[in-house]
Amino acid sequence: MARIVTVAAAQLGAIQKADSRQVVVARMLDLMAEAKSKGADFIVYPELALTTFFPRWYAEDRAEADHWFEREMPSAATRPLFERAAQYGMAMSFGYAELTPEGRHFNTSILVDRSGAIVGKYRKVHLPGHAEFEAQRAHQHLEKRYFEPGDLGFPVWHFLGGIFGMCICNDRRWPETFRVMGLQGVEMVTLGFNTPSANALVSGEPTAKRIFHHKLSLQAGGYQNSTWVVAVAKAGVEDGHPLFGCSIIVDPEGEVVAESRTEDDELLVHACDLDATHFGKQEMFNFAKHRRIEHYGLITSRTGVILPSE
Ligand code: ING
Repeated sequence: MARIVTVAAAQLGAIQKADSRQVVVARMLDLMAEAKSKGADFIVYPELALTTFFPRWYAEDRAEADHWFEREMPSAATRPLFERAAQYGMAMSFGYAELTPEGRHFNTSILVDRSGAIVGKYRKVHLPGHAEFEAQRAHQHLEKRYFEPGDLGFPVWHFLGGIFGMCICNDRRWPETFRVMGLQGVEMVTLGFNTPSANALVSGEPTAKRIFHHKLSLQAGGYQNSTWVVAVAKAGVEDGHPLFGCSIIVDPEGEVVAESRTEDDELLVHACDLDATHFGKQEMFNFAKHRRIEHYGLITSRTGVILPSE
């Protein structure tokens, strides 16, 4: 019997520095109502869904950026999301900046079940960009300044009758992300992203090339681990800085089955059959049958490149 999960990818358009969390949550609730009307079981929002993509702004004192972070979850501003989702019986996932009671800063996403309980947390492992102001860049990308690398690894959870995992934005560019979840049997990976339309170091790089790399990473991750992938953008022009859209849903054979058309608030809805992951896991990507881990040692023993001796 098919295990159908109807997923709503809830892309958000631009969030300006001046926009309050309350204004953003109202937009998220509108998308949730649309998802409900279209029969969705699960709604997925972007990375850092509650605020503008603040890592583009340099602050000499890191504590000046703490107002972008949530000290508790649900927070007062997000509680309406949890209450409405539970009222709808809809599961949800969204990303936010997490400031822990111990004072640690993470780029985090959560998995919330149909009752409104947080059942999973992921903290972004692969932080792109840099920690200090770099004048040569057309725009800053200071995730290494404001966040620590995630300390939870790449967990998966029994969720909605299947095996679900999360990652965030730049994680999609590192195949280890998908493979570690694949080795745990993942059937659906969700990720939010905020990806600048322009390359800060290579002026003139076409946005189309950046979107190609974005889709290439997601389609490869889905295909090579026989899993669904739901990728949801924060898009649009934020205080003059463009982020591309291209929210997509990828099936376990790597095909794009749904794609956003705008850079605004936009909902993609697709009925995902988790049983569609079985054939790939049993045949082409039957890891137990085909992988040869005795040859893979460098992947975890070596961080950077060491060239062979001449
Ligand atoms: N954003 C970008 C991403 O990986 C980036 C950063 C863009 C890195 C392009 C390298 C090239 O999609 C986030 N938030 O990770």
